[in-house]
Amino acid sequence: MTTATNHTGVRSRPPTSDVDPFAHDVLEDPTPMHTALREAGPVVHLTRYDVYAFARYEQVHAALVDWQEFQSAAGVGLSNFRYEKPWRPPSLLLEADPPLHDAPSRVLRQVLGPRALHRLRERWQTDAEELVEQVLGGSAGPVEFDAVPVLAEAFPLRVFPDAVGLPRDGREHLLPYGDHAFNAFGPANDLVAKGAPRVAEHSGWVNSVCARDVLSADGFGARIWAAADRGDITPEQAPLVVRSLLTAGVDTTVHGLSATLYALAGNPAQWARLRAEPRLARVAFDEAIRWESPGQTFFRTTTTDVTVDGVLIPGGKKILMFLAAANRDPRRWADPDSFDLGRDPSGHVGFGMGLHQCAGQHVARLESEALLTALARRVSGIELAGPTRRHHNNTLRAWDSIPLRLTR
Ligand code: 4IA
Repeated sequence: MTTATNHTGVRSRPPTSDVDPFAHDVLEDPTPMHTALREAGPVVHLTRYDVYAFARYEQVHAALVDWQEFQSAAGVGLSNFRYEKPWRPPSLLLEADPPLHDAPSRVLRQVLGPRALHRLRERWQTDAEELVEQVLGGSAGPVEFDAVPVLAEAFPLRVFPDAVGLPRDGREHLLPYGDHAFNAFGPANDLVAKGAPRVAEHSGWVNSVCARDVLSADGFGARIWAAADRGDITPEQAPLVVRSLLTAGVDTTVHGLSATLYALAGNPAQWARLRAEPRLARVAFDEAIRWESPGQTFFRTTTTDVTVDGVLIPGGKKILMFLAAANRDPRRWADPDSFDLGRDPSGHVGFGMGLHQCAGQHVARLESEALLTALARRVSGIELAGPTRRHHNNTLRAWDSIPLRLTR
């Protein structure tokens, strides 16, 4: 890493903290902890879990692009796959490194790339317009509703499972499956226990729809299987690549859209800007991803002793990377806490960075662009209509409820 030694070149002990990043009070409002960890130093030892925390942009970015020293194959959650059996067979994308990661990654990036998405754009635009019309209803007056189920969940669930080619029956498993998967990256706390009784049921359905004969002929799923026919991946790998779509592609976009709507409702000047220039929909979404970081944290595991800013981290240790803290690091971003369509949010680490950077980001952007454009064309005012409620998850910055008032 570029930050291997401090200015003296002397190895020092890192500051320590006994904070629990997965405690409910922190999940409710993680920002004070992010600030404290970022200011404590470039590396902080979290004594409760014996892991090392990076909360500054420079160190998070450097670790994300250095897959040789900061591996994913030992799991990107707290649990180390060398010592603990994972709750499901590891992902070929998320929980693998080169060379095993290469072929599945190439296939998925092709299936979800900008060229493959071209044919979906018009359909998704129409779907978004229909949904927004339905929500606004016939009357000219303002409408009040909960934006989490009615927009942020409804839109991805309307377009994404069809695009994958999933059967209609059982789609209600998608959100709870994802919620559990993202909890499972954290410690075995009450959030994991709460999901545990139904994991087998959700997993059973998810695994069953990764099979070729269940998927429609023209979706992302079928394209992954076609890659297996060409020999780009093996037939054993295909269902696991499909599973990655279903794990990573639903809750993330739901909470990304929620974050965007919440940000716009709370910043009327930015909403006015988006209305005046609907092309800003893409910037609005990426800025919301930077500002909120729906994927808050991921772990890496050191493959060898590494020295980061003068701190020796032994091999085999878990590193907790605070993407959300990096995305608001004042060392990298001017006025980091403001949601501002005038800034260039590119370079944020909300989609990760490097080899593992989100393969579905173009899909997420297309979904958000369709929905935000449909809203910007029809809605003059968007405001909060009541108290919001967070949904606690060990990895996701999530929402249960965002009451909105929209004026046509
Ligand atoms: C997978 C990082 C997050 C969005 C993610 C979760 C699961 C998987 C990939 C990415 O199962 O491959």
